[in-house]
Amino acid sequence: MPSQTGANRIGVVSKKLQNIGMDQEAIEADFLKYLCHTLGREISSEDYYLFRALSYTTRDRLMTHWKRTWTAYNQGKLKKAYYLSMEFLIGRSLTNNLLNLGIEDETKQALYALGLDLEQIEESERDAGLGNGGLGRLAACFMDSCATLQLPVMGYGLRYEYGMFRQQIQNGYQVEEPDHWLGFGPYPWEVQRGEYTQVVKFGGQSRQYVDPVDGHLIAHWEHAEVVLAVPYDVPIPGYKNGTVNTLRLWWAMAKEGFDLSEFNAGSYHQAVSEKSQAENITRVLYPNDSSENGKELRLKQQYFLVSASLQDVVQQWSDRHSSFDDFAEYNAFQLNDTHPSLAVAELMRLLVDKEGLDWDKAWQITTQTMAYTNHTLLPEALEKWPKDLFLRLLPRPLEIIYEINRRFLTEVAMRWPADTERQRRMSIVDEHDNICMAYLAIVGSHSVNGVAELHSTLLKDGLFNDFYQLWPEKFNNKTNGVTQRRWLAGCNPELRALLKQQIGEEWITRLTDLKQIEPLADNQDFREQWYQVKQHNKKRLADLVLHETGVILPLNSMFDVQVKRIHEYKRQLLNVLHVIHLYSRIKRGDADNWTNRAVLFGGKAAPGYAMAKQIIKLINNVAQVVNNDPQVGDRLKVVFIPNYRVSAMEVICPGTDLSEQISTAGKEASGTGNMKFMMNGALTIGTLDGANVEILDAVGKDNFFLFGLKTPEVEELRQHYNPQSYIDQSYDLQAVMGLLNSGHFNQFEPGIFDEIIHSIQSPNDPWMTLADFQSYVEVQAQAAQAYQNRDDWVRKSIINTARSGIFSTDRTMAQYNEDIWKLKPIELDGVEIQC
Ligand code: B1N
Repeated sequence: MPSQTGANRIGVVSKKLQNIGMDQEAIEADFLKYLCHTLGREISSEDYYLFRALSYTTRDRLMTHWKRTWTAYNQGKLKKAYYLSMEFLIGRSLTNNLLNLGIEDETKQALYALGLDLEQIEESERDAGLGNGGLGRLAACFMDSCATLQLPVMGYGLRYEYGMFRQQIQNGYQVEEPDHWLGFGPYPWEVQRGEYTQVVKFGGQSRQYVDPVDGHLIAHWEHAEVVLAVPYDVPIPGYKNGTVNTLRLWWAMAKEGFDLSEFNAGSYHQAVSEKSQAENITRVLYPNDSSENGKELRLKQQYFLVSASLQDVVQQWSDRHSSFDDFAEYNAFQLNDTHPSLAVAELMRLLVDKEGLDWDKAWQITTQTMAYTNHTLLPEALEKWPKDLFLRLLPRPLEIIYEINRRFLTEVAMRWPADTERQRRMSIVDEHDNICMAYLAIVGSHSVNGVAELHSTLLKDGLFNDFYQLWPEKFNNKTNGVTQRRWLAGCNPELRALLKQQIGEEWITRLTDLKQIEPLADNQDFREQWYQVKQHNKKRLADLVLHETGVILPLNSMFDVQVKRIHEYKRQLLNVLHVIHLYSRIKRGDADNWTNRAVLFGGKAAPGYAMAKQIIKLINNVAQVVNNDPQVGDRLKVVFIPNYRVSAMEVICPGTDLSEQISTAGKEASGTGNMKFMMNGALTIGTLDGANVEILDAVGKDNFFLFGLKTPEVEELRQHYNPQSYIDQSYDLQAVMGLLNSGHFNQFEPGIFDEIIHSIQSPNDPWMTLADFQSYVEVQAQAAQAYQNRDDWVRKSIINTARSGIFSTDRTMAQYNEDIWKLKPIELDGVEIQC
């Protein structure tokens, strides 16, 4: 048989591959092929099958780009970064992939020719809800931006079988339903890559042996239970640039057969149960946002992610290189909060135990490759794991952590001799024998960043001050962002069209271009068009609300929106107090010159967070009373949108007039919803917290409704906080508390809000809700007034969008790259692929 040379074969194959058409006809043909031949369905089948056929059609068009990108990464020497995260909150992918491939119009037309509607089909995609909130969605936005900037960045995460729970509201209460997102047919965007399976160890013991050859001590991690980590890759296309990066999600699988063969027939059940235990590791996402519940399984998840990912990277390195000397020059790891901070210990383990490097060399490599991002100052979110749990699950990593700590404390002692109090404060292992993961991350990294200017400053001055004194050069800020591909171009097609008419579409990859629309704020015609777009989007949002809650929102009312996780520090309660205040004004006839308002809430409470669940119930009860009072009518509507998620936000943020960002100053690390709203032309009412500070800087005081105490004032007030004094001074607040106390919103459910009422009146209320009530109410009144002047409001709305350019994750990623990773964009020209 004459055989072609490798090179020839590649040439022939790539020529054939290039025939995958991006035109309407080819898309239509492939769509029909998948629908009829692969899925065995027809045009009249349920939307779900149409979605699947279309997603396969789209995925095909990503494949050669994906291969080429992957090949480019593995050719030659190229520095790569790895984003390690327990959460990637992807949401839907079809719209985004079509957008980034640049085939939306062709696809729309192909479907249209078949009598089908793309928008309707897109609605059939389930959200991939592999995250809790801001932190997870940020990771997904980062992936999109890295691909668009052509940065060689790979995401590593977990493929949870159950994502974020689905929230139902029953009798006003949150009820959680499992989100078995993989249980309804395959996830069309993933490709299993069994050939990259890794083995992860748990339990057993660590033993030290003397090497008979050179007398060195060698550690063995023995008698461990092993779990397989099987990777599933998700393509991450850049915007029209031929780059498709990879998000690799690990799935836990029991090592088939290993115990079945050892056990006799009588232990069959035990064997199967052990298998299912191993597979529990990636069963479910922990639904806690900004707090840690310290469960054993969570620690297992963290180590599973870290160990599988680092072995993957280290193995790929050692397959191609004979030494680790320049490993740090070609690899960077970014830790998304402390959740993957075990990476510090695991990389040491792999380098020392497996690759045989000496400690100092391994430590140098580790600290040069690791970088840590902190996302919260809340003490309850700072991870600490009991030593005993560590010893049982991860004996060898624990030894390594102790050695890291021993050496580190020596360094502290050299710098501050005799300051034992400082050594105690800074120790990775605290006085109760807990491992402090944040300290491990700081000690093991060359970069530590916060996620907004204020937050990064507070890290240096407060939480991590001891470490800042030791290593000021490690600390830096990287203000968060959001990707405008999803959060403007994708979710707001009407605004996109209007922008295109005026300034083209360069902003899709250079968001600061939006400033070109600012002069148009003075153009009456443009303002009218802007207003029409907003009204259109409000209609879309009102339809969603009607569908989900049965409440009709008048389109002439100001859409006032607070959607985010339910947490006391985010102060949904302050918003509710304001709603009750408005209701009370209407009831007492103080409603002259009124601005109609629809107040929308949405967000999930952690299942174990009783107070957050009470807050949801209160919102729903207040809504019930307000919406059914004929005296209130259109002047005030209140709704709680159930099951807030990425795809809901894609409808909510374009239809919002007023964005509520009202956390207690100093508590919200950044916020990213605030940026999505601003980009889509909402005005913000907010405190000086997180990235609100930078939003205010960008838009100026005239285009932002600022209220409330500042961080130092909050801290000062804490010493002598007296909530009763605010009630005594404010008639408005007395009226609100009067309604609450009288049981007006819980007439047939006596006492259910006692805890809430008590918490905001307590001198120990950490969130100091009542302290900000009066200034909030005043600024809300200004917002209502401003809304009545349509010209003025629309002008401010345009300015908000125009100045949102810096809040693109393209900017954020460019800064991570510039300051921390130092990667070169990849070069795809001339990269040949094999098939
Ligand atoms: O991370 C976001 C920020 O914009 C938010 O301000 C911040 O609250 C959020 C434990 C967290 N911080 N910490 C978490 C999530 C899950 C978990 O198990 C903590 N999430 C944030 C992006 O920077």
